[in-house]
Amino acid sequence: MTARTLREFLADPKGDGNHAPRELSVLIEAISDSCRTISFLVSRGALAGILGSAGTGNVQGEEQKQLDVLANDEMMAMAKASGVVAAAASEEEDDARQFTPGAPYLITFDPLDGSSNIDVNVSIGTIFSILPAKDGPNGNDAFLQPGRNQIAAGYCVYGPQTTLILTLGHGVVGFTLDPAGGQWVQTSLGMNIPAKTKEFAINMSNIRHWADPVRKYIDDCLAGEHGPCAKNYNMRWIASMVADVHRVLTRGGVFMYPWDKREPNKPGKLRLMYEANPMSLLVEQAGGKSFDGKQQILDIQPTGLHQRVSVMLGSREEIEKLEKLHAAQ
Ligand code: P6P
Repeated sequence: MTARTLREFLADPKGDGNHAPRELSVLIEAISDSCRTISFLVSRGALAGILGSAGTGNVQGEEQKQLDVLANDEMMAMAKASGVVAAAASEEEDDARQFTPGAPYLITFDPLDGSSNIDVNVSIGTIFSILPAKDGPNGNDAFLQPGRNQIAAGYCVYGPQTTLILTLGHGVVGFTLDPAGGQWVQTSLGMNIPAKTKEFAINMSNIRHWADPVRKYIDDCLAGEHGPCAKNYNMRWIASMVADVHRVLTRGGVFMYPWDKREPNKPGKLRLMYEANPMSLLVEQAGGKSFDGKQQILDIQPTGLHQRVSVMLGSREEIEKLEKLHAAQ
């Protein structure tokens, strides 16, 4: 059987002969077009003189890279032109932008996640989340829906291959961009995270700042085959959430960016609406779990467009260990 293209997948996403909702297909195809464009921009990098700082800052107070700005401009232009997006919110902008009144969807995105890796040629990516729009105006507050409301979510990794990972709520599928013809070819039929793992991803330089349950979990992993876990673990940290989560979705593992004492009033570093929620939907759809130390991330009732959250996600058995450690504290 020849592999399906993204377009052919959208014609029968559940395998029941029914087409995905027309407006959703329009939006997913538009997002895939933008990811193809961003992939091309990223791959040109220094050749196009678009590496380095844009000389501006974003709502997070972070320095923007030129490619951050270019990717954001591309995603916003796509959302507007699609005709099916009522409003779009980005990591790079304070407020949501209003587009097509009465359109069915809201979209949030991190247009280029992993910016610190752009200039050193390490995998980066685009993360997106699709929510139902409200009747009437869709200001910032319209986006404040729990992650379980997401209609679809996904990311694109700009790495050795350009891969688009997507869920419409019926499992997780993957597509690889064929540079020859520009097609998105389905290369993963149904991604499934192994319940067990021997791999964790966390920034170990923060070890002295972690809460006790996180420290205990990592100490137990580091104790290896003679410790409480009775197995030796490996560690990875790419510092691009998209690349680290892609590895977890592909071969299992745990990805953690938990709360720490450096800025105790901040729940965590990562953002709920356009990083943690889309990734948590993908992880749950692939049989994994995702929690913030207190609750499943998809159950969080958002209070702000750019709110941050503690994130621990991945292989079910490992997250359940972390849940027990947090409950016992
Ligand atoms: P640190 C990238 O800037 C990002 O938001 C995530 O993609 C990544 O997981 C994390 O920050 C890396 O943070 O503190 O290790 O540089």
